[in-house]
Amino acid sequence: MKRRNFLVAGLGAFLAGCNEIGKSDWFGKVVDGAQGWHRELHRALGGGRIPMAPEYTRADLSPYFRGNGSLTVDTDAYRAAEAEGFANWRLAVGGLVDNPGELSMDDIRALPQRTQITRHDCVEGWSAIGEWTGPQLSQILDAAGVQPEANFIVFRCADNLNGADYYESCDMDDAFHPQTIIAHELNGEPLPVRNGAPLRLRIERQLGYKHAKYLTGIEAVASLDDIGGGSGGYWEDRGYRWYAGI
Ligand SMILES: Nc1nc2c(c(=O)[nH]1)N[C@H]1C(S)=C(S)[C@@H](COP(=O)(O)O)O[C@H]1N2
Ligand SMILES: [Mo]
Repeated sequence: MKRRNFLVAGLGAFLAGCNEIGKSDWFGKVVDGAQGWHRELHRALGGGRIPMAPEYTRADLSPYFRGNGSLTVDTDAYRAAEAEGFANWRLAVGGLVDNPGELSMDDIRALPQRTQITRHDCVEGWSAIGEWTGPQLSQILDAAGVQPEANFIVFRCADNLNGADYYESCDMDDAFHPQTIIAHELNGEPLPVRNGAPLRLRIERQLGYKHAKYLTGIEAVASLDDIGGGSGGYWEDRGYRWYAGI
């Protein structure tokens, strides 16, 4: 409880700051007045344009966004969470951060939201277009205060696939990218179970397997060597490339 309040207090202060500058142009202002990781990222990009994944219109939406990989989480805890509409789901934020803690679904929904219509490309040879809504990961990381030693963000998932916990990771460039969001809605509705309810990553410049579903936690780490099989993700540990940029 104490840990949780520490991060949430940080988010509160952060949001108060956002209100002062106005939420509409929040991202640009944060980048311009950037601190820490944001500033480093901006500098690395030479202050230039951030490459964005294409965004689409509602007319382009796939009529049905199929599920792939795990279609639910086969645990009593998940079934109980589903039965109560995921009201008590928590996202843990930890690792190399100044303010570790956990966020409730209300905390996630209270942050400024980004909605984006993007195309999901799975290596198995199918694509789908969906509208995703949620806070930018960068806001959560800024509130948590990512330490300079951190090089990667690890995403922990509730599901176990053939004996191993699903997980994923990305570099700071993708973690702070404006289109990297913690989505809780698909097409204006709470996420369906097959698509990762109640929280899943959208990391739009990357292939499908990077978009971790059933998120339980995010962790800032210096190295991926000691996590899972050491290759940075469930599928990466089975031979897929870690950098799945499209
Ligand atoms: N936790 C978890 N995340 C996951 C998977 C999974 O099995 N478990 N499958 C991945 C793969 S290969 C794809 S293509 C997408 C599928 O997302 P969808 O079920 O919303 O279509 O989720 C990715 N994220
Ligand atoms: Mo996939």
